[in-house]
Amino acid sequence: MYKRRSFVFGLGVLVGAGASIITEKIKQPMADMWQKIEVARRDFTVVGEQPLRERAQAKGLIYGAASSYQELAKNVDLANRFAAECGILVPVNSMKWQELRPGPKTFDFNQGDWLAKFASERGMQLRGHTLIWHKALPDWFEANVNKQNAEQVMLEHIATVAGHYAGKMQSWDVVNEAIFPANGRSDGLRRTPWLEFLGPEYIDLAFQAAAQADPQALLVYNDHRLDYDTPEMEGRRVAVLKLLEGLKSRKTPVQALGIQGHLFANEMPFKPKKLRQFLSDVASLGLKIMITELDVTDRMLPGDIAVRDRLVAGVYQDYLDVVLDEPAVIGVLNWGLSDRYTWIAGVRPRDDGMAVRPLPLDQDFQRKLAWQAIARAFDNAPSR
Ligand code: 9MR
Repeated sequence: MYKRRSFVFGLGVLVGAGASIITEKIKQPMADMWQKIEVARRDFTVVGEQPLRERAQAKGLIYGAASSYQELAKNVDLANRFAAECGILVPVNSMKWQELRPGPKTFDFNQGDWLAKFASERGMQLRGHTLIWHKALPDWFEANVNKQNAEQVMLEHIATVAGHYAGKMQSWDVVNEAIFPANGRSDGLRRTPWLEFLGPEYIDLAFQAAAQADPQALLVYNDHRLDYDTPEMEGRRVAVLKLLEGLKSRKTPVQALGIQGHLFANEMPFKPKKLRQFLSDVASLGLKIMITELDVTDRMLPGDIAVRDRLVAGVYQDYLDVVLDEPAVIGVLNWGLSDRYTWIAGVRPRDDGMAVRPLPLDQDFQRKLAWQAIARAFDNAPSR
Protein backbone atom coordinates (compact mmCIF):
# COMPACT_ATOMS: atom_id res chain seq x y z
CA MET A 1 0.00 0.00 0.00
CA TYR A 2 2.79 2.41 0.90
CA LYS A 3 4.29 1.79 -2.53
CA ARG A 4 1.05 2.67 -4.27
CA ARG A 5 0.77 5.84 -2.25
CA SER A 6 4.27 6.98 -2.99
CA PHE A 7 3.48 6.34 -6.65
CA VAL A 8 0.69 8.87 -6.33
CA PHE A 9 2.83 11.31 -4.35
CA GLY A 10 5.52 10.79 -6.97
CA LEU A 11 3.15 11.89 -9.66
CA GLY A 12 2.27 14.87 -7.52
CA VAL A 13 5.95 15.81 -7.46
CA LEU A 14 6.24 15.37 -11.21
CA VAL A 15 3.23 17.53 -11.74
CA GLY A 16 4.72 19.99 -9.26
CA ALA A 17 8.02 20.08 -11.15
CA GLY A 18 6.40 21.74 -14.11
CA ALA A 19 4.75 24.30 -11.88
CA SER A 20 5.88 27.21 -14.02
CA ILE A 21 3.68 26.08 -16.88
CA ILE A 22 1.18 23.81 -15.13
CA THR A 23 -1.05 26.03 -13.05
CA GLU A 24 -2.76 25.11 -9.77
CA LYS A 25 -5.96 24.81 -11.77
CA ILE A 26 -4.58 21.86 -13.70
CA LYS A 27 -2.54 20.33 -10.90
CA GLN A 28 -5.45 19.64 -8.57
CA PRO A 29 -7.68 17.86 -11.12
CA MET A 30 -4.69 15.76 -12.18
CA ALA A 31 -3.89 14.80 -8.61
CA ASP A 32 -7.56 13.96 -8.07
CA MET A 33 -7.62 11.85 -11.20
CA TRP A 34 -4.55 9.90 -10.19
CA GLN A 35 -5.95 9.35 -6.74
CA LYS A 36 -9.17 8.01 -8.24
CA ILE A 37 -7.25 5.65 -10.48
CA GLU A 38 -5.18 4.48 -7.56
CA VAL A 39 -8.14 3.86 -5.28
CA ALA A 40 -10.09 2.24 -8.14
CA ARG A 41 -7.41 -0.44 -8.24
CA ARG A 42 -7.87 -1.31 -4.59
CA ASP A 43 -9.52 -4.44 -3.40
CA PHE A 44 -12.24 -3.91 -0.80
CA THR A 45 -13.69 -7.41 -0.91
CA VAL A 46 -14.54 -8.93 2.44
CA VAL A 47 -14.90 -12.59 3.29
CA GLY A 48 -18.09 -13.54 5.14
CA GLU A 49 -20.88 -11.50 6.66
CA GLN A 50 -19.66 -11.20 10.24
CA PRO A 51 -20.23 -7.81 11.83
CA LEU A 52 -17.41 -5.45 12.72
CA ARG A 53 -17.64 -6.25 16.44
CA GLU A 54 -16.81 -9.91 15.76
CA ARG A 55 -13.99 -9.15 13.34
CA ALA A 56 -12.44 -6.76 15.84
CA GLN A 57 -12.93 -9.16 18.72
CA ALA A 58 -11.22 -11.96 16.80
CA LYS A 59 -8.06 -9.81 16.96
CA GLY A 60 -8.46 -8.74 20.58
CA LEU A 61 -9.80 -5.33 19.52
CA ILE A 62 -13.01 -3.48 20.39
CA TYR A 63 -15.15 -1.92 17.67
CA GLY A 64 -18.02 0.42 18.38
CA ALA A 65 -19.64 3.75 17.63
CA ALA A 66 -21.25 6.80 19.15
CA SER A 67 -24.94 7.49 19.18
CA SER A 68 -27.20 10.02 20.76
CA TYR A 69 -29.95 8.90 23.09
CA GLN A 70 -32.55 10.50 20.81
CA GLU A 71 -31.46 8.54 17.73
CA LEU A 72 -31.29 5.17 19.44
CA ALA A 73 -34.47 5.59 21.45
CA LYS A 74 -36.59 6.59 18.44
CA ASN A 75 -35.21 4.29 15.78
CA VAL A 76 -35.50 0.54 16.28
CA ASP A 77 -33.67 -0.22 13.04
CA LEU A 78 -30.71 1.85 14.15
CA ALA A 79 -30.80 0.21 17.58
CA ASN A 80 -30.72 -3.24 15.98
CA ARG A 81 -27.94 -2.34 13.57
CA PHE A 82 -26.00 -0.86 16.46
CA ALA A 83 -26.26 -3.95 18.59
CA ALA A 84 -25.31 -6.10 15.60
CA GLU A 85 -22.19 -4.18 14.55
CA CYS A 86 -20.91 -2.63 17.77
CA GLY A 87 -19.17 -4.13 20.77
CA ILE A 88 -19.16 -0.78 22.54
CA LEU A 89 -21.42 2.28 22.65
CA VAL A 90 -20.48 5.86 23.48
CA PRO A 91 -23.11 8.54 24.06
CA VAL A 92 -22.58 11.51 21.72
CA ASN A 93 -23.89 14.08 24.18
CA SER A 94 -25.74 12.48 27.10
CA MET A 95 -22.74 12.37 29.40
CA LYS A 96 -21.57 15.93 28.80
CA TRP A 97 -22.19 18.59 31.47
CA GLN A 98 -24.81 20.28 29.33
CA GLU A 99 -27.04 17.21 29.47
CA LEU A 100 -26.08 15.85 32.88
CA ARG A 101 -26.14 19.05 34.90
CA PRO A 102 -29.45 20.93 34.87
CA GLY A 103 -28.22 23.06 37.80
CA PRO A 104 -25.14 23.70 39.94
CA LYS A 105 -26.27 21.15 42.51
CA THR A 106 -28.24 18.72 40.37
CA PHE A 107 -27.54 15.72 38.14
CA ASP A 108 -29.84 14.18 35.54
CA PHE A 109 -28.81 10.66 34.62
CA ASN A 110 -31.96 9.73 32.66
CA GLN A 111 -30.46 9.66 29.16
CA GLY A 112 -27.15 8.22 30.29
CA ASP A 113 -28.86 5.48 32.26
CA TRP A 114 -31.09 4.60 29.32
CA LEU A 115 -28.00 4.21 27.13
CA ALA A 116 -26.14 2.23 29.80
CA LYS A 117 -29.11 -0.14 30.10
CA PHE A 118 -29.44 -0.44 26.33
CA ALA A 119 -25.75 -1.30 26.02
CA SER A 120 -25.84 -3.87 28.76
CA GLU A 121 -29.06 -5.51 27.49
CA ARG A 122 -27.62 -5.79 23.98
CA GLY A 123 -24.23 -7.11 25.06
CA MET A 124 -22.27 -3.93 24.40
CA GLN A 125 -19.65 -2.28 26.55
CA LEU A 126 -20.02 1.39 27.45
CA ARG A 127 -17.66 4.32 27.08
CA GLY A 128 -17.99 7.64 28.88
CA HIS A 129 -17.55 10.96 27.07
CA THR A 130 -16.51 13.31 28.64
CA LEU A 131 -15.82 14.41 32.21
CA ILE A 132 -13.83 17.62 31.61
CA TRP A 133 -14.10 19.70 28.43
CA HIS A 134 -14.24 23.39 27.64
CA LYS A 135 -17.34 22.91 25.47
CA ALA A 136 -20.88 21.70 26.17
CA LEU A 137 -20.90 23.44 29.54
CA PRO A 138 -24.33 24.37 30.91
CA ASP A 139 -25.66 27.94 30.88
CA TRP A 140 -25.30 28.27 34.66
CA PHE A 141 -21.58 27.48 34.53
CA GLU A 142 -20.26 30.97 33.87
CA ALA A 143 -22.17 32.69 36.63
CA ASN A 144 -21.58 29.95 39.19
CA VAL A 145 -18.05 28.64 38.77
CA ASN A 146 -15.01 30.70 39.71
CA LYS A 147 -11.44 30.47 40.98
CA GLN A 148 -12.63 29.87 44.53
CA ASN A 149 -14.97 26.94 43.91
CA ALA A 150 -13.73 25.45 40.61
CA GLU A 151 -11.77 22.62 42.21
CA GLN A 152 -14.66 21.57 44.39
CA VAL A 153 -17.16 21.79 41.50
CA MET A 154 -14.91 19.70 39.26
CA LEU A 155 -14.15 17.07 41.88
CA GLU A 156 -17.80 16.79 42.86
CA HIS A 157 -18.81 16.34 39.22
CA ILE A 158 -16.25 13.62 38.58
CA ALA A 159 -16.91 11.79 41.85
CA THR A 160 -20.66 11.82 41.24
CA VAL A 161 -20.71 10.98 37.53
CA ALA A 162 -17.83 8.49 37.36
CA GLY A 163 -19.10 7.08 40.67
CA HIS A 164 -22.61 6.66 39.25
CA TYR A 165 -21.33 4.52 36.36
CA ALA A 166 -18.49 2.84 38.26
CA GLY A 167 -18.00 -0.75 37.21
CA LYS A 168 -20.02 -0.23 34.00
CA MET A 169 -17.52 1.77 31.93
CA GLN A 170 -14.90 0.25 29.67
CA SER A 171 -13.27 3.70 29.56
CA TRP A 172 -13.82 7.36 30.33
CA ASP A 173 -12.62 10.37 28.39
CA VAL A 174 -11.48 12.12 31.54
CA VAL A 175 -10.16 15.23 29.81
CA ASN A 176 -11.05 16.17 26.24
CA GLU A 177 -9.24 18.52 23.84
CA ALA A 178 -6.96 20.26 26.36
CA ILE A 179 -4.27 21.01 23.76
CA PHE A 180 -4.40 24.09 21.54
CA PRO A 181 -0.94 25.44 20.70
CA ALA A 182 -2.52 28.30 18.76
CA ASN A 183 -3.39 29.83 22.16
CA GLY A 184 0.32 30.65 22.41
CA ARG A 185 1.29 28.99 25.70
CA SER A 186 4.67 27.22 25.76
CA ASP A 187 3.05 24.03 27.12
CA GLY A 188 0.51 24.06 24.28
CA LEU A 189 -2.42 23.94 26.70
CA ARG A 190 -5.73 25.39 25.62
CA ARG A 191 -6.97 28.41 27.52
CA THR A 192 -10.15 27.08 29.10
CA PRO A 193 -12.10 28.04 32.21
CA TRP A 194 -10.54 25.04 33.97
CA LEU A 195 -7.03 26.20 33.12
CA GLU A 196 -7.83 29.75 34.10
CA PHE A 197 -9.27 28.74 37.48
CA LEU A 198 -6.98 25.85 38.44
CA GLY A 199 -3.84 26.10 36.31
CA PRO A 200 -2.35 23.17 34.34
CA GLU A 201 -2.81 20.95 37.39
CA TYR A 202 -6.52 20.64 36.60
CA ILE A 203 -5.68 17.74 34.29
CA ASP A 204 -3.85 15.81 37.03
CA LEU A 205 -6.67 16.52 39.47
CA ALA A 206 -9.28 15.24 37.03
CA PHE A 207 -7.47 11.94 36.44
CA GLN A 208 -6.89 11.42 40.15
CA ALA A 209 -10.57 12.00 40.89
CA ALA A 210 -11.66 9.66 38.08
CA ALA A 211 -9.33 6.90 39.30
CA GLN A 212 -10.77 7.22 42.76
CA ALA A 213 -14.38 7.18 41.59
CA ASP A 214 -14.03 4.31 39.11
CA PRO A 215 -10.90 2.21 39.55
CA GLN A 216 -12.01 -0.19 36.78
CA ALA A 217 -12.48 2.15 33.81
CA LEU A 218 -9.59 2.83 31.47
CA LEU A 219 -8.79 6.52 31.94
CA VAL A 220 -8.29 8.29 28.63
CA TYR A 221 -6.95 11.66 27.53
CA ASN A 222 -8.83 12.36 24.27
CA ASP A 223 -7.88 14.84 21.55
CA HIS A 224 -8.30 15.68 17.86
CA ARG A 225 -6.32 16.94 14.85
CA LEU A 226 -3.42 14.54 15.39
CA ASP A 227 -3.56 12.60 12.14
CA TYR A 228 -2.12 14.59 9.23
CA ASP A 229 1.26 15.82 8.08
CA THR A 230 0.71 19.55 8.54
CA PRO A 231 2.67 21.97 10.74
CA GLU A 232 -0.43 22.61 12.85
CA MET A 233 -1.00 18.93 13.55
CA GLU A 234 2.70 18.28 14.08
CA GLY A 235 2.63 21.00 16.73
CA ARG A 236 -0.37 19.36 18.32
CA ARG A 237 1.29 15.92 18.35
CA VAL A 238 4.37 17.37 20.04
CA ALA A 239 2.25 19.15 22.66
CA VAL A 240 0.09 16.06 23.34
CA LEU A 241 3.21 13.93 23.84
CA LYS A 242 4.64 16.54 26.20
CA LEU A 243 1.40 16.58 28.18
CA LEU A 244 1.28 12.78 28.43
CA GLU A 245 4.95 12.58 29.43
CA GLY A 246 4.34 15.11 32.18
CA LEU A 247 1.29 13.26 33.47
CA LYS A 248 3.16 9.95 33.51
CA SER A 249 6.21 11.47 35.21
CA ARG A 250 3.96 12.79 38.00
CA LYS A 251 2.29 9.36 38.31
CA THR A 252 -1.06 10.82 37.32
CA PRO A 253 -3.30 7.85 36.47
CA VAL A 254 -3.74 8.44 32.72
CA GLN A 255 -3.90 5.07 30.97
CA ALA A 256 -4.64 5.73 27.33
CA LEU A 257 -4.68 8.30 24.56
CA GLY A 258 -7.89 8.70 22.62
CA ILE A 259 -7.21 9.85 19.07
CA GLN A 260 -10.48 11.15 17.71
CA GLY A 261 -9.64 10.43 14.08
CA HIS A 262 -11.90 12.92 12.32
CA LEU A 263 -10.36 12.45 8.87
CA PHE A 264 -10.59 14.53 5.70
CA ALA A 265 -10.63 13.06 2.21
CA ASN A 266 -8.51 15.03 -0.26
CA GLU A 267 -7.90 17.95 2.08
CA MET A 268 -4.62 17.27 3.84
CA PRO A 269 -1.38 15.37 3.33
CA PHE A 270 -1.35 12.01 5.09
CA LYS A 271 2.05 10.52 5.86
CA PRO A 272 1.81 6.99 7.29
CA LYS A 273 5.31 7.16 8.77
CA LYS A 274 4.54 10.31 10.73
CA LEU A 275 1.40 8.86 12.28
CA ARG A 276 3.09 5.51 12.89
CA GLN A 277 5.93 7.24 14.77
CA PHE A 278 3.48 9.18 16.92
CA LEU A 279 1.66 5.98 17.86
CA SER A 280 4.99 4.36 18.82
CA ASP A 281 5.93 7.40 20.90
CA VAL A 282 2.63 7.24 22.77
CA ALA A 283 2.93 3.49 23.29
CA SER A 284 6.46 3.88 24.62
CA LEU A 285 5.02 5.88 27.52
CA GLY A 286 3.19 2.72 28.56
CA LEU A 287 -0.17 4.01 27.32
CA LYS A 288 -2.89 2.22 25.37
CA ILE A 289 -4.44 3.96 22.37
CA MET A 290 -8.04 4.09 21.18
CA ILE A 291 -9.36 5.64 17.98
CA THR A 292 -12.43 7.23 19.47
CA GLU A 293 -14.38 9.29 16.91
CA LEU A 294 -13.48 8.04 13.45
CA ASP A 295 -15.23 9.48 10.39
CA VAL A 296 -14.23 10.87 6.98
CA THR A 297 -15.32 14.29 5.77
CA ASP A 298 -16.10 13.97 2.03
CA ARG A 299 -16.59 17.66 1.29
CA MET A 300 -13.76 17.82 -1.26
CA LEU A 301 -14.75 14.65 -3.15
CA PRO A 302 -16.74 14.39 -6.38
CA GLY A 303 -20.50 14.01 -6.02
CA ASP A 304 -20.72 10.66 -7.82
CA ILE A 305 -21.55 8.24 -5.03
CA ALA A 306 -19.69 5.21 -6.37
CA VAL A 307 -16.51 7.26 -6.79
CA ARG A 308 -16.99 9.06 -3.49
CA ASP A 309 -17.57 5.89 -1.48
CA ARG A 310 -14.43 4.34 -2.95
CA LEU A 311 -12.32 7.34 -2.03
CA VAL A 312 -13.75 7.48 1.49
CA ALA A 313 -13.09 3.75 1.88
CA GLY A 314 -9.53 4.39 0.70
CA VAL A 315 -9.05 6.96 3.48
CA TYR A 316 -10.30 4.44 6.07
CA GLN A 317 -8.01 1.77 4.66
CA ASP A 318 -4.88 3.95 4.64
CA TYR A 319 -5.54 5.14 8.17
CA LEU A 320 -6.47 1.83 9.77
CA ASP A 321 -3.57 0.00 8.15
CA VAL A 322 -1.21 2.32 10.02
CA VAL A 323 -3.17 2.46 13.25
CA LEU A 324 -3.79 -1.26 13.67
CA ASP A 325 -0.11 -1.99 13.07
CA GLU A 326 0.56 -0.51 16.55
CA PRO A 327 -0.06 -3.19 19.22
CA ALA A 328 -0.98 -0.53 21.82
CA VAL A 329 -4.14 0.28 19.83
CA ILE A 330 -6.97 -1.61 21.54
CA GLY A 331 -10.09 -0.22 19.92
CA VAL A 332 -11.68 1.71 17.09
CA LEU A 333 -14.93 3.66 17.37
CA ASN A 334 -16.81 5.64 14.74
CA TRP A 335 -18.51 8.94 15.62
CA GLY A 336 -21.88 7.61 14.51
CA LEU A 337 -22.62 4.40 12.65
CA SER A 338 -24.88 5.52 9.81
CA ASP A 339 -24.73 8.49 7.44
CA ARG A 340 -28.29 9.27 8.58
CA TYR A 341 -26.94 10.64 11.85
CA THR A 342 -23.66 12.50 11.59
CA TRP A 343 -22.41 15.82 12.92
CA ILE A 344 -20.59 16.34 9.60
CA ALA A 345 -23.91 16.98 7.83
CA GLY A 346 -24.33 20.13 9.94
CA VAL A 347 -20.74 21.29 10.36
CA ARG A 348 -18.96 20.21 7.15
CA PRO A 349 -21.66 19.93 4.49
CA ARG A 350 -20.92 19.62 0.77
CA ASP A 351 -21.15 22.65 -1.51
CA ASP A 352 -23.29 20.71 -3.99
CA GLY A 353 -25.94 20.08 -1.34
CA MET A 354 -25.63 16.30 -1.63
CA ALA A 355 -25.81 14.30 1.60
CA VAL A 356 -22.45 13.53 3.21
CA ARG A 357 -21.29 9.89 3.41
CA PRO A 358 -18.64 9.73 6.17
CA LEU A 359 -19.61 6.55 8.06
CA PRO A 360 -19.68 2.74 7.59
CA LEU A 361 -23.45 2.41 7.01
CA ASP A 362 -25.54 4.45 4.56
CA GLN A 363 -28.74 6.39 5.31
CA ASP A 364 -30.73 3.14 5.24
CA PHE A 365 -28.29 1.35 7.52
CA GLN A 366 -26.80 -0.70 4.68
CA ARG A 367 -23.10 -1.52 4.67
CA LYS A 368 -20.96 0.67 2.37
CA LEU A 369 -17.43 0.33 1.04
CA ALA A 370 -16.28 2.19 4.16
CA TRP A 371 -17.70 -0.72 6.19
CA GLN A 372 -15.76 -3.12 3.98
CA ALA A 373 -12.55 -1.14 4.41
CA ILE A 374 -12.94 -1.30 8.20
CA ALA A 375 -13.83 -5.00 8.10
CA ARG A 376 -10.78 -5.75 5.96
CA ALA A 377 -8.54 -3.70 8.23
CA PHE A 378 -9.67 -5.80 11.21
CA ASP A 379 -9.29 -9.03 9.23
CA ASN A 380 -5.73 -8.06 8.26
CA ALA A 381 -4.76 -6.70 11.67
CA PRO A 382 -2.26 -8.54 13.83
CA SER A 383 -3.78 -10.12 16.94
CA ARG A 384 -3.45 -8.33 20.27
O1 9MR B 1 -21.37 15.39 17.66
C1 9MR B 1 -21.44 16.24 18.80
C2 9MR B 1 -22.48 17.31 18.60
O2 9MR B 1 -23.77 16.73 18.52
C3 9MR B 1 -22.44 18.32 19.74
O3 9MR B 1 -23.31 19.39 19.46
C4 9MR B 1 -21.03 18.84 19.94
C5 9MR B 1 -20.95 19.75 21.16
O4 9MR B 1 -21.26 19.07 22.34
O5 9MR B 1 -20.14 17.76 20.13
C6 9MR B 1 -20.09 16.87 19.03
O6 9MR B 1 -19.16 15.84 19.33
C7 9MR B 1 -17.82 16.25 19.46
C8 9MR B 1 -17.20 15.43 20.58
O7 9MR B 1 -17.94 15.59 21.76
C9 9MR B 1 -15.75 15.82 20.80
N1 9MR B 1 -14.99 15.74 19.58
C10 9MR B 1 -15.56 16.41 18.42
C11 9MR B 1 -16.99 15.95 18.19
C12 9MR B 1 -17.58 16.60 16.94
O8 9MR B 1 -17.65 17.97 17.09
